[in-house]
Amino acid sequence: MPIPPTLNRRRFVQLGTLAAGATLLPNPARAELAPVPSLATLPALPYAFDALEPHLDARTMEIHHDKHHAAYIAGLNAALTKAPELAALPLPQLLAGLPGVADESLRMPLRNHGGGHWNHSFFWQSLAPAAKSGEPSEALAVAIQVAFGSMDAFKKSFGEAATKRFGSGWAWLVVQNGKLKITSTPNQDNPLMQGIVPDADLGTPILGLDVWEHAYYLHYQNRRPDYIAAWWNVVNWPVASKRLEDAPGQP
Ligand code: MN3
Repeated sequence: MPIPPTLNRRRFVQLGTLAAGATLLPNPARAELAPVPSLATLPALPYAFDALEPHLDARTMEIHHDKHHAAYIAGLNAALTKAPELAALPLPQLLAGLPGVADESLRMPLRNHGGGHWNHSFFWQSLAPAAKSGEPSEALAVAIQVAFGSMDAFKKSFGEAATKRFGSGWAWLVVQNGKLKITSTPNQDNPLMQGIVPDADLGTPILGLDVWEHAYYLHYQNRRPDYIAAWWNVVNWPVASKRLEDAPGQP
């Protein structure tokens, strides 16, 4: 697996001692005293809201993180509260096991909000202030050369995938069977979702670009290609390189 987003799970424990309280309460209330599952919390950004200026503006970063990402976490936690047995799973494992969730009224929020939480956690870690964005490792540079011919050709193909994603979704660089590949998913789907996204789009994510309008509209309005071009300035290449290094099947 790549570096998993920090889940920052926290176990909520009811106040007071369960045994003492339970004896005083009728059955339904006693059931509510059972510990509820570990829930996800919003990971802090690893830089200030304005650290990615002028490429990604502070207001967009603040709303994107504090409102949009927070809403995915709220939605995920609402679903996990109904399925405590799933809350024990690491999020990537939960996402990879979605087809096994028979109840669609549970599967859909886990897919949309669990995907949203994972994707955004991954996205924040994929970024760095332009002055600190670094360079791809030699292994990543060679893998890009092998797969796409050159860094410029890679950026062009990735940009096309991000531009052509109709409506909301993500463009991804993944490693699949030891080879780099560009894919794209709708909504909050991602390349971890076996049995949900086509096999061709699965893999270990190395980079992901959010092309929902909420990621760029305040600053770039309808100019998604300008947002994509600017995004390259704040890609955290050391993080991307480490993900490749840690991916299954890498030498
Ligand atoms: Mn987003």
